[in-house]
Amino acid sequence: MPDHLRRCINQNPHCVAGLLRHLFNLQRPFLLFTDLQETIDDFAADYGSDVDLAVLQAFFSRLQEAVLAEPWIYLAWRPGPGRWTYLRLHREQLQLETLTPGDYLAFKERQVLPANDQEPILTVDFEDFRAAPYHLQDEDTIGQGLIYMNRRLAGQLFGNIKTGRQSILDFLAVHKLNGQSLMVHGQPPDFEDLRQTVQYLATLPKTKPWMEFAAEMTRRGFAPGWGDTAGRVRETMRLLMDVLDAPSGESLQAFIDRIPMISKILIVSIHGWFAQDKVLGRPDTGGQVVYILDQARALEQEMRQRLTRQGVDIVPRILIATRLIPNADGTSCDQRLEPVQGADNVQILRVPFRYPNGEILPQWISRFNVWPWLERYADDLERETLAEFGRRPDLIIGNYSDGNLVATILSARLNVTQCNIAHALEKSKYLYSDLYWRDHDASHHFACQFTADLIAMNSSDIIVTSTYQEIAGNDREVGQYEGYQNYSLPGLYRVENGVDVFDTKFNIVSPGADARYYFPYSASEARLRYLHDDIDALLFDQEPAADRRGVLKERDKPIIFSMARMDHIKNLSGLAEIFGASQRLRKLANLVIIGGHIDPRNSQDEEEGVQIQRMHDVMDAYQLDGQMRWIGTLLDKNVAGELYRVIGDSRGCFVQPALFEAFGLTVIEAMSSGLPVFATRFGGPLEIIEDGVSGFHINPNNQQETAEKLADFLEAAAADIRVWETISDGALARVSAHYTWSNYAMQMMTLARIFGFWRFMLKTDRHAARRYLQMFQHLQWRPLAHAVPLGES
Ligand code: UDP
Ligand code: LCN
Repeated sequence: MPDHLRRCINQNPHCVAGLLRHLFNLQRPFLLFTDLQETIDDFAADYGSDVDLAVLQAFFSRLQEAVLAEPWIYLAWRPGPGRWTYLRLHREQLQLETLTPGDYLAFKERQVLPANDQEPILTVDFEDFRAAPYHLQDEDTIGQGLIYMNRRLAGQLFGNIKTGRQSILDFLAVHKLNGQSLMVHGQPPDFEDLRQTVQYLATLPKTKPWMEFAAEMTRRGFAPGWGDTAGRVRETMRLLMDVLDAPSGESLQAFIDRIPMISKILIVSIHGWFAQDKVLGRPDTGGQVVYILDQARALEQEMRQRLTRQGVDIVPRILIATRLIPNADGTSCDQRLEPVQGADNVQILRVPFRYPNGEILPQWISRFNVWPWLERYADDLERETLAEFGRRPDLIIGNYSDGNLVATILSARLNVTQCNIAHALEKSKYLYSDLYWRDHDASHHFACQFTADLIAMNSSDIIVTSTYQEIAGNDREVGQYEGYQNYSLPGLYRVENGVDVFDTKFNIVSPGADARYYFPYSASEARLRYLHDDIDALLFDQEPAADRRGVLKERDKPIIFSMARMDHIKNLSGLAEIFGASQRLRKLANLVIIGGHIDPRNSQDEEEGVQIQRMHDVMDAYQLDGQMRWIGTLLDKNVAGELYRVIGDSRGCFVQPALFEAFGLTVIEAMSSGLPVFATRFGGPLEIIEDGVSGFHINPNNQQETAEKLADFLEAAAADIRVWETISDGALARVSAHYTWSNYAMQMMTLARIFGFWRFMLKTDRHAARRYLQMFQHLQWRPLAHAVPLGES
């Protein structure tokens, strides 16, 4: 309970009553964070300075939401990420009471449900399934679950040092990869065996290859997996001796991280279009595809290196499962198996959606409509994966709500470690998509999606995110996962403790940009000069073409550039408006936008169609045809990469104007090219960029402020090029320190091993949780999924 608020009510009831009057006068049932900030600011301006007011302001600065219905105001107070207190205050009596999340949600539900539809509803609560070692205490450690979980479980395991030691040795004795026994043949070694073997290894040259002393090691009871050379084997054995002698989380992690445990990964990313060419920029097909292809390449390389270094002769393999789309529209989405370029043993495995009678669904369907197809898909995918791998995978990585649900089904059936990646959680993208779920149900089926999310989040062993804010937000904004903590789908069910953002399963592992395509504009020798004529034509050609609108009359100006799918949320037309409305900006720069199609008839997607029309309207309204170029073409990665650099040559910048962006790969691509980036402050970019150091944050809802920020920078850069260069250098430094695929793969492999190890060691006693989730899936999710019409595209 925020005591300062109670004190303030007692000491200065008039001030509080005045504020309440202000709030009720707005006559809105729900007030969100920004509404509340505005209200308190307005009130403060009228009221003048006062100690009590300052207390109220401090309270409001953490007030996330208010629900108003005379005479009550219900408050959701969030003193920090993942920490919520629910309160209510009576308008007249000014009595403040603490509430349970359930009471708060019930009140909220009452505001949206008709009076005759207030039946009791199901409450879903996962609190009792969470064990203490998996819960972090400090919000600064959210997203670093691995370290803490490992430390605690190691402490627990070695609480009895004798049995702890024995269980590690027993683990080694049964450990297999790809059907092959590793580390130990048969009987587990004891400390003395290890000591003597380490002494023996010290007599060998460090670089002596494993094969040359394998026979002796076999005689001593050791199998491959310790290292590729005598030096490496000795090092690994010493790590184990360390664990046995003086166990700690750190020593255990260092040792487990060496054990070869992963050689086959199944990545599930279902909705499509998933391919390597001609797919990016289509509705639903953006960063997730880029991310997964880069991820798979990086993971394969990391697995190969690790297996080789441990002296294990197993060829790693990755399958990326997606859906097969017979009407493939010139893409390869109708091929069952497609090798991934730039990798040795990574393939895209496509499995079709089938009707109950076995017939295949021929056309692409939106990600919002995939639900009724998924259970059958999971069955088919299981069969095909086992056939391709010849055995079960060592790790399953789900992507997005649909992939995560299928990963859940397969991980449970095959008993494999499950990792989830969201890419985007629609719940935070669409305001009130939970509360008013019925209004969106016909078009978006959010109830079904959020139910799937909840099941998958609670089933997974690991949840990988790209940023901290994705999990737990910041002081002002609620994290994307945090949004699943307490919420209601009125009339359907209510969720308490849906997720725990302090759960150690959350781990931040940020992606990068493929360095083959996205490298600095200043790397002269690597530049793709053969593309320059084409890019010049793309930007400046004056001939009319079906895929572009507008010509840049003054070609010497710097270019403000943006590229994205043409969704409402990406707000590309908003950027055109910001540019169009600012005379200052129009004097300083040209605008180039890549996205969608120029001709709305070429779009099959309703939302994209609306955005295309809006872009035309903005260009007409502001007469932008001489200062703005809109290109509705899908570019090859080579061309896109070189285009970013050409914009760099013009000393231009990249703008990411999304109303919300979960992470934002284009931000990373542009920064890797050395472009100053102005990106939305709503979502991932807020964390990627340090404002004024490695780029800038913008609030796309405040068009004038955004225009001024851009214009100030371009003006300063025109006067002194060092201004531009400083931000460009800052961007490059930021991505190379935090956003690279090699780092990503290293961290992912460590996560997979440590979580896999504990899953095995503890034979996870999550039976009760599994049953609860299974019941929820069968009784709640399935009817929702079956209510989505099969014919919908
Ligand atoms: N992209 C592209 N052409 C387009 C639009 C997007 O190649 O017309 C690529 C872009 O380079 C980036 C990805 O698609 O790699 C978009 O990822 P981001 O994370 O920015 O957004 P998402 O589309 O996933 O929401
Ligand atoms: C989906 C999104 O919307 C982006 O914000 C991410 O960058 C992308 O996936 C990759 O994770």
